[in-house]
Amino acid sequence: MITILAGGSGSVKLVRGFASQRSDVNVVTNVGDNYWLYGMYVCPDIDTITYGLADLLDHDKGWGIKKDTFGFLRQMEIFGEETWFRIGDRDTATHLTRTNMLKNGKSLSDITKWMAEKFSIEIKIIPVTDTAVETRIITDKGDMHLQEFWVKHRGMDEVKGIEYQGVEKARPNPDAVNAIHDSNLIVIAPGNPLTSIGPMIALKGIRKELSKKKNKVVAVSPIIGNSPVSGPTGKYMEAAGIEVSVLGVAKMYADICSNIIIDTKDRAKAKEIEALNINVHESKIKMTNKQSEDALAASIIKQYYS
Ligand code: FO1
Repeated sequence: MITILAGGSGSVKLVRGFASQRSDVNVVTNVGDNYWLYGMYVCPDIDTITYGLADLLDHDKGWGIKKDTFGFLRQMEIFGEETWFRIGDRDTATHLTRTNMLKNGKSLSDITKWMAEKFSIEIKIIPVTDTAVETRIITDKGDMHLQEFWVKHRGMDEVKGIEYQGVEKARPNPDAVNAIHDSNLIVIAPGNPLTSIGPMIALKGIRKELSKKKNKVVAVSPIIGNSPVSGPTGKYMEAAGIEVSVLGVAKMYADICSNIIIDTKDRAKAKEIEALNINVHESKIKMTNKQSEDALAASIIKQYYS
């Protein structure tokens, strides 16, 4: 069995690569960027993985459903609501259904499982916790939700720090802990290490299980050179005082992983990473099409799955 820790649009490509080759894959997803909007619970990372696996994802944007329409949002604008968070009409059906099910007492895990079945997805999608954990960005303008920082304010404010509100008391999802425990390969997808992977590994139970399985954990770098493959990774890492490079990422994961896949362009960093007791494997990590998604996943399986 293989378990992938995933969050955000960087991760979904690798998840698809694994899914096209095997069905014994679990995807543990981040919940830190979940956001309440118009009374609906939006779970971007769960939905990105779900839509990605259902071949519904809008790949140009990296989120939402392809060819979705925005009539609902236009109407909300007429009603005087803020519409900076662009949820499409079909996407809204997901959030509305999820919220109703939550109100009827279902857990986020059960709802995610039910939705995956509706989309005919075989792979297990497991929210890392059913307890609310919220990623807050501390900026020069104050403390705000990740979506407000990144989407509403377009990531323009100066970042002073990042907090995972609620993480201390949150209980990891037992299915996520068991998936890590039972897997022969655990992959940390190339997601933002602070806002996509960070909230998951900040959960004590998850961190503990990963460190127990450290020899089986392989991280894929989300950075090539000094440039994150996508999104605001660099900005968050700088604010946290972490070097924006694969070495900075390796240091963040040093106590939970013993293998990292770096881009061939980062060969010069290999020695410093190996000094952290992490084995380095070089590959072309930028996934630009289905072929490169499959190729990277296949090479990870070949190299590390036993
Ligand atoms: N990202 C944007 O940059 N702008 C949006 O309007 C936006 C809407 C949106 C709606 C649903 C959803 O699931 C994701 C959405 N995202 C949007 C992506 C999201 O902000 C982040 O990329 C993730 O939270 C990071 O993983």
